[in-house]
Amino acid sequence: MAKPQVLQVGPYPEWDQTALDAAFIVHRWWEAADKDAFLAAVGPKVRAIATRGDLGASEAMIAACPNLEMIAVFGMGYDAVHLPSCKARGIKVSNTPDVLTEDVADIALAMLLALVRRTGQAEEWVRSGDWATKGMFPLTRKVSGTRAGILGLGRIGAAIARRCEGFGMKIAYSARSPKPGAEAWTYIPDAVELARNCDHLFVALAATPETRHIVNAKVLQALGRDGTVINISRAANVDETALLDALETGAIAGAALDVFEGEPNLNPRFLSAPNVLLQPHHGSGTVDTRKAMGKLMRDNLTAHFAGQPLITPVLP
Ligand code: 8YV
Repeated sequence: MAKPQVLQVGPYPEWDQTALDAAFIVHRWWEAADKDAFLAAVGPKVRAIATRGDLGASEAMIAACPNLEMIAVFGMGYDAVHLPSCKARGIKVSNTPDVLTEDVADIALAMLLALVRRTGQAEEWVRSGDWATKGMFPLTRKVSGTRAGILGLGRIGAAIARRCEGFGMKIAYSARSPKPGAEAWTYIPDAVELARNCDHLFVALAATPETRHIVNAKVLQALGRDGTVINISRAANVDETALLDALETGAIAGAALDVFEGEPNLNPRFLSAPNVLLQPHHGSGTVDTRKAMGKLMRDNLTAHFAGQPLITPVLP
């Protein structure tokens, strides 16, 4: 039986590449000099697309694959996959939830602590000799015992909330409806009201057309001069211009960001904005987790080609 033909959108770690090449006939889209000509040539042969959360699969790419049966995403987020095309053609989609939840929640808390306790600047204070010449590092603000607001109480949002509990923080969250098992935390459906009632706003939503710029000028104003924003979800959930204005005017105290519009080419205003911690979209960036993401992505492909249900379906 010939191996299924798969269109691979972007590179994976070497251990995933070896396994993928062993199991499927892989067509490497990102290496093609003329991507349109490449798609025209291989598109008709392709039964599946293997992609990443940050790359997705566009309407044009999906249209160029008339025999496409499924799209497997290496990642939790599938906002870059053109779902309407998939729904219209009955194309299945899978992602890799759960295996990355703890790492992304860990980085969210690390970013909060680094931002508020200024650990990066403190390290610079030591390395530059300022400690010896200028004395103690300037005092910062407490994190423990403050109020956390979780925008989006999915798996990652809930993992962040559990960690915040460990810091003795008061937890409130927004979601479409109150979440079973979250009774200990305060449910505030409106994002502006959530911001008004927290010190640190964690953005942990799946990005959809409805959540675009949900963190806007009104939310930032409600968060206030002592408030911070921590985004480990998608840049599209935040109005970056409003955020930059708020940082530059001091309307909020700071922001810690792992995701950016147009990343890795982020808005240069972030490079000079005060009180912003910049991270290179590495929330799930540990060897263990990326290996688990790769395996789960391949297992979804294998299940599909074996005529079995997807293991982690977005569109079954
Ligand atoms: C991945 C992510 O790093 O899971 C996601 O949605 O954004 C990250 O875990 C990204 O998908 C790139 O591979």
